Amino acid sequence: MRIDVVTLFPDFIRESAALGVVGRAQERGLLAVHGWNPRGYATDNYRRVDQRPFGGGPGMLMLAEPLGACLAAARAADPAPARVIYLSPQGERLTQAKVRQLAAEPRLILLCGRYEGLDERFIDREVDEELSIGDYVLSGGELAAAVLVDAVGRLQEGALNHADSATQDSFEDGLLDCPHYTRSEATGTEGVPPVLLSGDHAAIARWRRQQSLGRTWLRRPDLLARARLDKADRALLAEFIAAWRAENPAGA
Ligand code: 4FV
Repeated sequence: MRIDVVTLFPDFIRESAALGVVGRAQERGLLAVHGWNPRGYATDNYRRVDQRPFGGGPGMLMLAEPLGACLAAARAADPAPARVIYLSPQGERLTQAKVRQLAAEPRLILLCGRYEGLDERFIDREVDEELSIGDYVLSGGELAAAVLVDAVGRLQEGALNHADSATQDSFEDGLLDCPHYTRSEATGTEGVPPVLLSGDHAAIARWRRQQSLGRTWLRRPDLLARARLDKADRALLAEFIAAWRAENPAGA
């Protein structure tokens, strides 16, 4: 997969994508991340990349010309067609399901806004999809682009070693992850649910599924409403809720 990122801060994107699993995916040739700086395509003496908005008001917008020339160069850098994504608070909320969908694309071009963002006409003309990483305002789209590069990069086939397989991921099946415990000198096995020390893998899988269901019921009922639960899941969840209510009569 190839990801080109149009940003006034290409070093940030390059460095963040060189770390950990995503960095390893690049080393393994599973992913290539390239940064493109619109300032390199500014034509005036001051190499301006921003302009005041029509209608006045605070803030500036990114200038369409250098941005357009930069995007055209990024598009032309590889024959494969690219899906152009603009990261902005006005976009559809990014989810693991969307990440999985984008991870199957051959190429993405990510546009990082700065200032108040981009000219709407540029978005209409050039952008295939607008995505938001959350309902808050960043000073630039770079952090959002880095989030997307990481989330998509780690799903490239061969990026994750078995140990950290994506199948166990939160949201993999629309549920929150179960709690995890590991041996530490300090705590040993104190407070570790006994089933995890039992070696009974069927019981451990059952417990983990029940914890995922229960946590999602407690913390993200919105996700549970969208999750596909089978008969066994519903029985596990009912058992969890009954136990929780017995332990938390006040909260019941
Ligand atoms: C953002 C978000 C975000 C808005 C103005 C960049 C900033 C500035 N991007 N999810 N939330 N972008 O806050 O994606 O141009």
